[in-house]
Amino acid sequence: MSPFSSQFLQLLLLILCSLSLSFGQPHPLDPLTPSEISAIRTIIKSSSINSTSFSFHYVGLEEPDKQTFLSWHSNPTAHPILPRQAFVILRAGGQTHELYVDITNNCIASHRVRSGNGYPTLNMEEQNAVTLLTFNYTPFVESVKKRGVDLKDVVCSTYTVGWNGERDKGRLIKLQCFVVGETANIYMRPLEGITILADLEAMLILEYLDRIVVPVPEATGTDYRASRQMPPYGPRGNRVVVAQPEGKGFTVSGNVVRWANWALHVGFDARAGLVISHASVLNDENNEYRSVLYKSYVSEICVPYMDPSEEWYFKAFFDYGDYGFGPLSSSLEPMIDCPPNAEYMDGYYANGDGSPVHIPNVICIFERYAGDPSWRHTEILIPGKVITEAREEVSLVVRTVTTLGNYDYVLDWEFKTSGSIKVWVGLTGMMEVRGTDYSHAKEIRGEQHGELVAPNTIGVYHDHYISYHLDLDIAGTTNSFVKANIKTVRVNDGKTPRKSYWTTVKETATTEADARVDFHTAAPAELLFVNPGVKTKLGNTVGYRLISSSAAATSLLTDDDYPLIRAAYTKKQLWVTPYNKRDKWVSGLYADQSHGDDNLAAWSMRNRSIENTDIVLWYTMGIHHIPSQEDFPLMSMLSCGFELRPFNFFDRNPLIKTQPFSKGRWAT
Ligand SMILES: *[C@@H]1O[C@H](CO)[C@@H](O)[C@H](O)[C@H]1NC(C)=O
Ligand SMILES: *[C@@H]1O[C@H](CO)[C@@H](O)[C@H](O)[C@H]1NC(C)=O
Ligand SMILES: [Cu+2]
Repeated sequence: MSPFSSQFLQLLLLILCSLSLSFGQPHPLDPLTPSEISAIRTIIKSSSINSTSFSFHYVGLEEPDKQTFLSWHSNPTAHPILPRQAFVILRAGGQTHELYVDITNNCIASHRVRSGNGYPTLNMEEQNAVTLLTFNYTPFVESVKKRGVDLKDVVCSTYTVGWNGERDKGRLIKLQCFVVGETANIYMRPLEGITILADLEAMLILEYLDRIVVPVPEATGTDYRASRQMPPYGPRGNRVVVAQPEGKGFTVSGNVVRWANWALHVGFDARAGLVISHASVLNDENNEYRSVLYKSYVSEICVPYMDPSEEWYFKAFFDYGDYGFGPLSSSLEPMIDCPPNAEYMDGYYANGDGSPVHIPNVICIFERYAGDPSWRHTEILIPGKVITEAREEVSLVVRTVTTLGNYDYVLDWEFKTSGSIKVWVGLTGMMEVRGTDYSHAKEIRGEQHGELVAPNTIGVYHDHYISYHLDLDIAGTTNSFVKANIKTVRVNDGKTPRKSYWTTVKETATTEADARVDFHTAAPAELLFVNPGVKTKLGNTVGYRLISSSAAATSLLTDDDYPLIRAAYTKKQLWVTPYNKRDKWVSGLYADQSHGDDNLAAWSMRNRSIENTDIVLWYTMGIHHIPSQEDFPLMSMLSCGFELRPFNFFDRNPLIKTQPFSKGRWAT
């Protein structure tokens, strides 16, 4: 038993916490600042937990309880100062430690050693250290030589091992390698057949496999850098200029962004990346902001591969849970990742040593205008005139980009004056390919786990599941999920020549079991999130509807297959759970080597009541990726998205009062 978990210590720490001194109050949802991250490190290092084998795996803001926040928000100046708290996950002494650190009062508020399946998010330092082991490992050096490859052209990457029914042997990691040579596109040049299993904490290679020798695919034609391209060149469009001569139409004050009829808080988390909180929209009837979202973020990106062979069977990644957004985020490049009118926000996360790491420009915010109308009409029936009226579609986009190894994801939240929120993902980057003997499609024999995309290169079949945590608070926290089922009605009363029509039959979900939806098997329905206690003037219940994505793949794996057990939530696109501050990660808090006992599907099996209470929508977009030659040597953006659209939230369409910028501002 760990000396740190003693009841006595716990008590002592709590007593120390009450000796409080407090300083100025930032917005309670603001992410941890670099000085707060440093303070957390100091508090922990000077506590009895400090030990030689000691690493940080998560440091994030522990938000105040929702009701506390809402009461602060209703009158910030009159409210007592809310202590700033952090949730921290450490590995020390071969154990996982969970701590709540009270930064305001400079102490550890609680500390426990966790038991249970799964391990915390890897940190960058241990991943770098473990990949370096290979270069002094004689069998590996021999394997590289055997393939005629220069060791200094080799780079290795870490692959989480997942869980495939084996008993727990500690925090393990697999390594596989690539050849750089004449190209920067390492992912198109796998050193296929070599798999190294290592212990992440002992920093030891445990198993070494060199099973197959196939040619390393050629570098020619794979380098994506513009400077490396040779004539004949491809097409180039003419320059398009984005300009806002009157300046930006939004304001950023701290992390609060105000634009048009929207107000929202933009934050950053080491695991989730971009976090949108407390998004509300102005109700033009009474000039009051009405809440739509309490909190939303990408909870997980899960990518299982479909090749059961020794080198590939374990590949079923939980990108956010295994690796985390922080270390894999990209600084956005002005003019490339975001338009010239964008404003940027930085992010911070704690590295393995607990020190703050600065990611400049991790989020960009900009107004988008692409020459599209948000609404238009031409009227020709009124004698003597033709009326054409339209409003430009201008929206506010909040964007971040993550590079999860080979894949890059562009993640957008787009807010519209109509009240809609469009959520968009672009998948790009490089595929993960398998080296093969085949150099022509006609040679392919036997089972197929991918498509030949270049000589000696197979793009392996896989899925992408992007899961969103959407804590909708429609006009308050008390919400219900309503399916407006669309049903055919047969007519045979002789009063109309029609034989049928459709109508809606509304069904309020009472428990979690009613709110697991697979769009492939569900009857057509409008999916509504309503506040039963708030009505429009007309008497309709205010709500938002979910317009589902065309990227609606669900897992085709069998229920007893390990990647499916671990990501059972990928069997449905939609789940609704009662709000629980602790339930943040669809793949579980400890996703690495998880057994599926703490994921969204497991929570939902409790079948709790979800009617007329605070509820959370979990929505997963899915793509089955069957590679083609156009995915080689790079992938053009594949996009998908969904929309949250007001449904009786406004008394009438708010676009009617939107001021067209082409006609100048209206008189006030
Ligand atoms: C924490 O432990 C390390 C290694 O044992 C030691 O060097 C360091 O001084 C300790 N830090 C504090 C604040 O006690
Ligand atoms: C969930 O709970 C409801 C209400 O208690 C019950 O009718 C239903 O059968 C339960 N469903 C499952 C799958 O347990
Ligand atoms: Cu893909």
